[in-house]
Amino acid sequence: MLIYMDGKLVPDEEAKVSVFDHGLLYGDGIFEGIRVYEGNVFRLRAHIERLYESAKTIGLEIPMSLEEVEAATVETVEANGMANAYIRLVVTRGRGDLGIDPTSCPTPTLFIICSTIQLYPEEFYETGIPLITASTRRIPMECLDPRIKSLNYLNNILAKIEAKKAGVPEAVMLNLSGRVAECTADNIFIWRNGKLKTPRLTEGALPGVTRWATLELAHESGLRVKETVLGLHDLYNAEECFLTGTGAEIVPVVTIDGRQIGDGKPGPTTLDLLARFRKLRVSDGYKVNLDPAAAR
Ligand code: PXG
Repeated sequence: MLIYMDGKLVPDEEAKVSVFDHGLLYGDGIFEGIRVYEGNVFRLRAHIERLYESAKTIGLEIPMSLEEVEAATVETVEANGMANAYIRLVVTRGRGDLGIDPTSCPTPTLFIICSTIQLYPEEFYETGIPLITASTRRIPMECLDPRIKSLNYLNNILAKIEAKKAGVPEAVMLNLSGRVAECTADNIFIWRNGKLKTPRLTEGALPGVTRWATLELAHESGLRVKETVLGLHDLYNAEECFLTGTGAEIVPVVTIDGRQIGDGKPGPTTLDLLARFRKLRVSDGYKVNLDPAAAR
């Protein structure tokens, strides 16, 4: 496997990050998770734009232009000859002194991995998944803007641990006001009374690339769509519920905290959006150039 590391492609054994890297020492950095479907890097530009927005907010100057990072991402996929893959693009504050002061880090570390990620089994899409509500609350915008896709995932990890301990794959995270923000690595939607609803970003949600694609698909199919404020009451009484994310795509939810959602099966609106998403994922994005004989 070839890794793009600080400007060049190197074998994975040689792709090493210093123990003095502030990404490791303090979680000082940002990342993106991007999927490749049949040679199509899904919404590559949107992911790279979000990376640059995160960088701007944390005062991290990426030592390459947006176009160069995009080209490096494509180069990494092509060098690994992978038609279906998961890309992890990470930019850290770089190597510095001990102590949190980022001014001791002259050069950010940038690496791009093109590999695979553990996905939900196909049956989750046919039968739907159960959720619980985590007691861990989403970090509020007043403290750390959740729109930054940073290397600080402990808050989400704690909620994920709660989910796994409860025997479910995901957990709803509430904001400090007790309203629904999102899940640990997915955005959340409900369908009720002819309207598709999802929490506003300011409720404490990451601006998911899949969330945005889903909102666009819903608009195109003439659904009424609202970014709004949701409580658990709205979730429990929804006709349908689903999660969106790079890993999950669109996954139906059939119970929340032991309450059955709708008739307990993935609903027609969810399944229609999922089918539309599965068409979009191979067409909307950047087509990489793969040697057909070598591609896997
Ligand atoms: N909320 C949070 C907190 C996330 O981390 C999403 C929503 C969905 O956003 P996208 O842009 O993916 O639609 C995420 C995404 C991983 C991994 O490696 C994490 C995400 C996506 C892919 C992989 O754990 N988080």
